[in-house]
Amino acid sequence: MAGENRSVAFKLYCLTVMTLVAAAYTVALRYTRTISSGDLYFATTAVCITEVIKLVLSLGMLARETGSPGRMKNALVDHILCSPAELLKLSVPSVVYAVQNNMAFLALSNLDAAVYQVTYQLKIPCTALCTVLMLNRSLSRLQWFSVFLLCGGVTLVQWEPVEATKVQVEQNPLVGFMAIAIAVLCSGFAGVYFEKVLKSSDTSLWVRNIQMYLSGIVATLLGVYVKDGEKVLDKGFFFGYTPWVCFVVFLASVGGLYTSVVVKYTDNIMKGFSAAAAIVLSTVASVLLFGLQITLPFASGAILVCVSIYLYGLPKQDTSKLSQKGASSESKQNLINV
Ligand code: NCC
Repeated sequence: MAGENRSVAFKLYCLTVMTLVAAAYTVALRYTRTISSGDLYFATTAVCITEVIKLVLSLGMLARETGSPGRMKNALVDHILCSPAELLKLSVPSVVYAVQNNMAFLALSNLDAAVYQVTYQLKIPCTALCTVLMLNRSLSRLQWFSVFLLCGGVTLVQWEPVEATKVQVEQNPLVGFMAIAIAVLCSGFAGVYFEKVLKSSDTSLWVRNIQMYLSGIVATLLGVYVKDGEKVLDKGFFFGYTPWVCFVVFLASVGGLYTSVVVKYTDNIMKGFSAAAAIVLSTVASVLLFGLQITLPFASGAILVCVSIYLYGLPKQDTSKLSQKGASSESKQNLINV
């Protein structure tokens, strides 16, 4: 019982950190692309260096998990050097994530952060669709309804008045919306693909991450070469890096690792639901602690989020009972596995 409580607490902790980091990341990234003064850095290099940092951190976590240099070496030889097929398998989500992460920079260079956050919530139904198609799970009509309800709820919860600060670069909203559309598709597909690979064997999460980040480095380096190659050669890889840019890279790295832990212990749809709940809870905490005022859109959004979570969790009553049984015992297994 104590173990179960600890595992629930651990999951809540990971979900909360992931959500807070994601919120801070969006705002900080937007700031570095539009408001912050000074020379503009190359977004492609920031995406690339994030992959390198995530690789280093994952190696550190693997060292901790294996407990000895010998065992760590064996794990790396078995799963990296002698497993080209596995590396190839993980190169699929890494390329898709490379595209997605670059699209986030493009979108936030052309759209207000609040508009971005709200539109990006379309990834919730997109992820649900990928889960059904790729993991052969079924969702009842009520669960589909709750997915869209959640999407609307998070949109309202995050609703903010249009940015008051003047941006210093020219923006093209059409480019921004197209970048979001691509990012939504990439997020749904890559997230569910990674989950499928991770849960189809007992290979460690950190090994899977290392496999993915290795090809991620190659893919994002290619991005640097194609998009900014000449300018990077001329001005340098770290041109325009301010402490704020380093902070963005730090948040992207930590956020990515927490995302992987969250997907391991829950699933991608749960990630969407829990992130929404964490946004609501963190705002309620701000009200209690700092006297923040609740707005009408927030209050109605919070109610929608709570109702959608309740509806999603209701037992299914249709013919898909059997597959649901499989899915719910799988979720239970995820809960126990922490
Ligand atoms: O869009 P989203 O996630 O699905 O993107 C997943 C991010 O996690 C990284 N990742 C994923 C799996 C894995 N094993 N390792 C990883 O490093 C991917 O590279 C990708 O960056 C969300 O659900 O809203 C979330 O949003 C992102 C981010 O806010 C958006 O993509 C906006 O650009 C969050 N990432 C960060 O905060 C850095 C993520 O935590 C949650």
